[in-house]
Amino acid sequence: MNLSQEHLSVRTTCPYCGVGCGVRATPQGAQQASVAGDTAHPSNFGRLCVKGSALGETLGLEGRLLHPHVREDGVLRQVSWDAALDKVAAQWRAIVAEHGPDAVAFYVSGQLLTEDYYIANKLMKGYVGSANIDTNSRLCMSSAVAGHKRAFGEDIVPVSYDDLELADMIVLVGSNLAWCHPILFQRIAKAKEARPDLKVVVIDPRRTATCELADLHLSIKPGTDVWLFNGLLTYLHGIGAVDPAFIAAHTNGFDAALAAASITPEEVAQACRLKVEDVLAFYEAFAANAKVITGFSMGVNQSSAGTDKVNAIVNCYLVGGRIGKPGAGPFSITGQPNAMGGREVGGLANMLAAHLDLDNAAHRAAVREFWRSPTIAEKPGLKAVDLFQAIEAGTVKAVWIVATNPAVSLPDAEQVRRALAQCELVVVSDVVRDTDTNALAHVLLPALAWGEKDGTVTNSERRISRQRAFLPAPGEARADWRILAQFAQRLGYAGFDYAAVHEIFDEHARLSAWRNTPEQLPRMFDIGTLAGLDRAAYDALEPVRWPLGKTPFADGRYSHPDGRARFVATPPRLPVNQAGGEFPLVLNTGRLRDQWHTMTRTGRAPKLAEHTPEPFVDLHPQDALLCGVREGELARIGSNWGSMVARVRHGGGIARGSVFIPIHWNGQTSSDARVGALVNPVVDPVSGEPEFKHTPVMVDRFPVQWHGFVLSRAALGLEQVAYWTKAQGAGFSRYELAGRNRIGDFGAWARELLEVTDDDADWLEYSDRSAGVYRAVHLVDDRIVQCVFVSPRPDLPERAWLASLFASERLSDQERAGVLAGRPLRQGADAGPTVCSCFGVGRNTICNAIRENDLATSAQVTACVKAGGNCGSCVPEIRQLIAVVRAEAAEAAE
Ligand SMILES: Nc1nc2c(c(=O)[nH]1)N[C@H]1C(S)=C(S)[C@@H](COP(=O)(O)OP(=O)(O)OC[C@H]3O[C@@H](n4cnc5c(=O)[nH]c(N)nc54)[C@H](O)[C@@H]3O)O[C@H]1N2
Ligand SMILES: Nc1nc2c(c(=O)[nH]1)N[C@H]1C(S)=C(S)[C@@H](COP(=O)(O)OP(=O)(O)OC[C@H]3O[C@@H](n4cnc5c(=O)[nH]c(N)nc54)[C@H](O)[C@@H]3O)O[C@H]1N2
Ligand code: SF4
Ligand SMILES: [Mo]
Repeated sequence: MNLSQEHLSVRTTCPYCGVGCGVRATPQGAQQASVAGDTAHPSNFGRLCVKGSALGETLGLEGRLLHPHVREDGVLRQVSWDAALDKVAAQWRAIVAEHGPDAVAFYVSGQLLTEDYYIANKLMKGYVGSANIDTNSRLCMSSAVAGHKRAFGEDIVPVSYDDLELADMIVLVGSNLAWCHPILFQRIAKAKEARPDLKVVVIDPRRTATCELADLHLSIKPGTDVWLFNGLLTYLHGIGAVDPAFIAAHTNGFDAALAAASITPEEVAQACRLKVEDVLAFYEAFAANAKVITGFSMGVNQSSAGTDKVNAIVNCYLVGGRIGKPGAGPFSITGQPNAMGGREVGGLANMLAAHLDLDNAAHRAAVREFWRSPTIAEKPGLKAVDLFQAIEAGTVKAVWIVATNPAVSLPDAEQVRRALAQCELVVVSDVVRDTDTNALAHVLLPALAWGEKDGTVTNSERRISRQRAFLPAPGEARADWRILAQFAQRLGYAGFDYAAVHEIFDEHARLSAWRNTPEQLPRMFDIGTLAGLDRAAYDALEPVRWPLGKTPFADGRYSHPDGRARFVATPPRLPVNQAGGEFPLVLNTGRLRDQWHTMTRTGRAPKLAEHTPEPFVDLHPQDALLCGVREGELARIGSNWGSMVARVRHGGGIARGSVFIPIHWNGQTSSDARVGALVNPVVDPVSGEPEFKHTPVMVDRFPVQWHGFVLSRAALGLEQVAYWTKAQGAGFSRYELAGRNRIGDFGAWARELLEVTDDDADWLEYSDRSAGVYRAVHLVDDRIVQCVFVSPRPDLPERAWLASLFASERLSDQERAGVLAGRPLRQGADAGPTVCSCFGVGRNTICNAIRENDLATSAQVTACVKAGGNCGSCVPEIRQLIAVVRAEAAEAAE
């Protein structure tokens, strides 16, 4: 970046994960910008992971929702803002008048900015008078919230990022940090490089990329974490690694918790399907190191015992008084960019605002007085899963969904579709036009996207950072808070006439300080010193961590009325649904390195699509054998709730008895790969968080007659094809296909599929009817516009080389011949599937470099072929390739 660009660049925050990295964005023409890490931001000090680095590729207006729409007779029509909001207000008012305030609901998101979230919550709880506002954080952080509230009396994360560098041991439980919080992972990797003694333990049923850094990997039996941590508590007590003075002065409930936890290491090993040596190694290290951080994420929270898992972990800290000290503590790692901000404003259906409680009359009165609102919700609202059941049952008649895609991301996603299909009024505010949820909306409202909107987010370490606009508002899109405030005004509510977003932040900051004294309503969340910022001061706000100038719990005071923390008794219990019978395998679902949730934004970046262009089911080779499926072929995966189709894969470190499927694919990107349709809707009894990691399933062959793929500059209509998935390439779309009907006339079939109507089109083809192999290329002025490949088996040519041809203005004769031969005729032209997304370096290139230059470290690979030199997200994968290639070489040498 040169000086003049630096001058134009805007400092903002990444819109993806809870690490909350600082980004410098430099606008480049209309709706484009280049991005780089913000060296001054204390979360990332200038680094960005692969998703953050690719933000520039996600900004264009293609596919954006730019105008309000209303569905009439099944057809979406563009309307004015007034018409859209009048319609929503009229129907909303009528439903509330007839059925009461609990007949309407909001379903919002940890991807909203704090100010948007604040307004939605205030509108619903203080004005409509119902707490029927829940958020996708229910699916994500609610077990951690509930665990914190039980233990500490307040939802406080007692660890900061700096603690990671101070720790002597880091335990990661149910967290694939390498892929899901890459910059935190890199901070740990760097710390371990400097101090190889820093011990890393990973507790995950899968051998994930995160295990690359692990000294010890406990491949735990899914759902059994409570046994493991109960065993740790028992062990610590048994060897006297306890702090009796701390327990006596600052806690309650120790004896009951200890009694409920009682278990020997041998019993733990059996319950968790681990080696007793490994269990003991973990326990001994935990006892021996004072400074231990236990980072946990969805493998803990998303469980029917999620809240107990959290408390079982916290118990092990309370027993040694190891909270509020540098380099130690239980560390709930947040998923979404503003999961924390949502908790500050009380966005969950059982919370109020500013860490005040809905079930406390004094708290309700205080908030109502502060808001000067006509009413205040008296009882908790419906939690996400219950909310959609109430919609299907017809008790909730209107729902407004903001910044989340529940038709994909909720468990039993078919139920969500059914519910929305029969709901009287479904309003969706989103930034893109086509999503599975939008398809069921009556009213679609265009929201401003990242780069266009202004506000704040709070990251995993409670650090508030500004998201700043650096692009103009496109079309008629409006900020989420403004849409909601304008709606509130239409309903006749005072208290929503904000001129600008800093006024909302000011109100939020003041509410956090409202009656926040030891005598009145004390809570640790207090950002009162940030109240009163005018627009300029708000715009200049530097990242700031609360509680300001304090370390949570350093003084041994907790937020329960008696100032003490609570041990919580956590008798272990198995997941509600066990594998067996018709459904012998356990479905585990989670994330991939280069995609974000339902792909509405990351799916647009060619750079991000290459790493994993197709949905897959990963299972152990022996389970595959038992199910009769083979690697590379298609399988149908079914549960009691639904089914889907995906490509069979091995190599994801899956233990026997489990399968893993990524969460990202949906109706926009695949014919049938929405894993939410399979997931059981069982929830944790305390938090209401669904059991996303544990659904009994069966896996079976998905028989097809042919496999194929298409690369095409124009989009295809694929109604006739049994299996398809779509990924964005650079200048083309990539479709993987498979069909159940035998193809008669390949040429006619291909022309119809690719919509080639011109008889004189430059159309080259190769056909081997008896082998069932067909290849065709469509050129215009020597430039490739489409190609299609078909084979009876999934043994199709590598896509990477063909994809590279779309960048050239004309194909050479050698390339034309190569396309029809199904392989490059020039040696070394096929780079293989992408490993390093930042520099577009393929697997073949990396493996050749390792082989030819005898490379032994990822740094050497970077020096040689650049891979891994930018964001570092692919370094774990490069290390794996080094191991594989070197093992092959050693074998060959023998
Ligand atoms: N690339 C990428 N990064 C993301 C996101 C994304 O979509 N893409 N989303 C963000 C969001 S919102 C979130 S919530 C986070 C999630 O971040 P993570 O929680 O790290 O990610 P997941 O892949 O959902 O699951 C974590 C791990 O839990 C393991 N697990 C499953 N069952 C059990 C169990 O019973 N016990 C234990 N100990 N482990 C188990 C899984 O095998 C998996 O490896 O990621 C954030 N970051
Ligand atoms: N099977 C399974 N399911 C899961 C999980 C799992 O591990 N397994 N994890 C769960 C978890 S932890 C999470 S967090 C959820 C995530 O699930 P979702 O929240 O449903 O996923 P996203 O794709 O992030 O949806 C965000 C939507 O908001 C839109 N959007 C983006 N920015 C804005 C904005 O500024 N304003 C508005 N109005 N809209 C915007 C996007 O286009 C997109 O449609 O998935 C949950 N579902
Ligand atoms: S780690 Fe990556 S996705 Fe997360 S905030 Fe940083 S750049 Fe964004
Ligand atoms: Mo999440």
